[in-house]
Amino acid sequence: MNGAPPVLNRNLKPLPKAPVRIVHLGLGAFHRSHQAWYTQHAGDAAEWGIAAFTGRRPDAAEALSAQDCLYTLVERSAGGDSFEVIGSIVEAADGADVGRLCELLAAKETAIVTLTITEAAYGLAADGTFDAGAPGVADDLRALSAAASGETGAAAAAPGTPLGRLVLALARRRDSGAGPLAVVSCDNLSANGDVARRAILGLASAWGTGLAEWIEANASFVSTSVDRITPRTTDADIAEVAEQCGYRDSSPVVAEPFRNWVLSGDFPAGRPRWEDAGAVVVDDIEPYENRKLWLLNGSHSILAYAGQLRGHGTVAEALGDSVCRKAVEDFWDEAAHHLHAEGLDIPAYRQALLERFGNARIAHRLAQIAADGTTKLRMRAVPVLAAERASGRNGAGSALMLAAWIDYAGATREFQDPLASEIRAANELEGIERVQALLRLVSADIADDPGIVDMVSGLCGTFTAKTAASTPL
Ligand code: CS2
Repeated sequence: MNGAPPVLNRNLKPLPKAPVRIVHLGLGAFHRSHQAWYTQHAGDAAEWGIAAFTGRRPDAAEALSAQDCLYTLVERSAGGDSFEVIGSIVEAADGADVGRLCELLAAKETAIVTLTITEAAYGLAADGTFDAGAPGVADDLRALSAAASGETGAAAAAPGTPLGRLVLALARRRDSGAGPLAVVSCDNLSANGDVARRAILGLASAWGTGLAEWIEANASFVSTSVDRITPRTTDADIAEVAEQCGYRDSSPVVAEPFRNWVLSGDFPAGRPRWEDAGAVVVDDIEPYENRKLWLLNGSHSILAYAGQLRGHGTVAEALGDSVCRKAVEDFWDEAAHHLHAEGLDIPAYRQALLERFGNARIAHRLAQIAADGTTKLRMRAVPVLAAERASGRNGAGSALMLAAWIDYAGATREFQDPLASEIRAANELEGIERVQALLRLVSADIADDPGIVDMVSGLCGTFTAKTAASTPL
């Protein structure tokens, strides 16, 4: 039609359509730049198709389905862009389509469930325990009970959270006799396999249909450390793909060239040969997890809060500000005291991070990273602070991350957080009481330690005093 470029599809790019053997929850840009890329590059890719269910963005399934689930991965290095069409996702569904999820989990061919549902969606309490009263969980439990008793109509509404839906689908798998499978969390949480296990078993036991025992015996919870910086796609990216590739793609994904995937755990029904694509399988994942969560994600959080307070919009801009960079390097020094395992090569990792963060062609928005602070800081600041204190040091580098978040929480009008209303309530307090109330949302242990509360309180204002951003956040 008047020379308009065609829509991307499998006739245009004849990529094989593998059978569904992986079910993914959380169809977002990161899944598409990371696990889908690794699956496409596994030696046995032709045997492993992904059916991906949306999480926060239900329209993503429709957009992707309209182009045969193909999309372009734009690999953006400091020197330029390269383009690759990814075809390992073979089905994209609305996360609310719980019927389809149950059908797929009941199928013997399905061997793996991968998750990128965000840190906050595991819904555990700050101390890591299952919380039947957490928002969403109680509703899920009502929906699960209704499903078990065969109720129909409004009362039988399907579970609304990804894990609630998964628990229902695991019950269908048990009933169908399709056998064991692996659940693989790809969210930035320490011991994410254990966290997934606790959250899923917590729901299943509270439901109380004997499902928890079946899950214990049949599901393997794999822990992973995942890494690939993947900013949100912009209209300019969509236009660039149309121009450079000669087809229309409504859903390209932009990512840095770097990628890393470390996994630990069993796959009772098999898995793709992801190691052909560079994934690493290890017995002890903790050192890799900590290196990534503390050094990369921790410094991301510092940059997100400190950077925005100082008027920056992206990671590269914030890193170029010597005040923010010093905060990052001080925190790295602290974290490095607790990263000793052989082969971690912390100096090289730090150097690589400076280069990755400094890639100004990747416009990684600080506002995107700032979301869900209460959950993220629990993983990124608290363990380093606790380890520093236990070693007799004060942990000021980690405390500064918390102080930056507290100032950001006071300065911004719109923030996304599972505890947003609690943050608002804490913000009504003043002085040290406010600091303590906000810290309590991250960790009770920290809020109960007067020495830490004092130190964090003293660090508040570091990024706002005299150097405040001219525009409100
Ligand atoms: C970021 C991560 O948004 C965030 O919290 O720190 O998404 C980060 O970009 C990825 O973990 C990189 O692998």
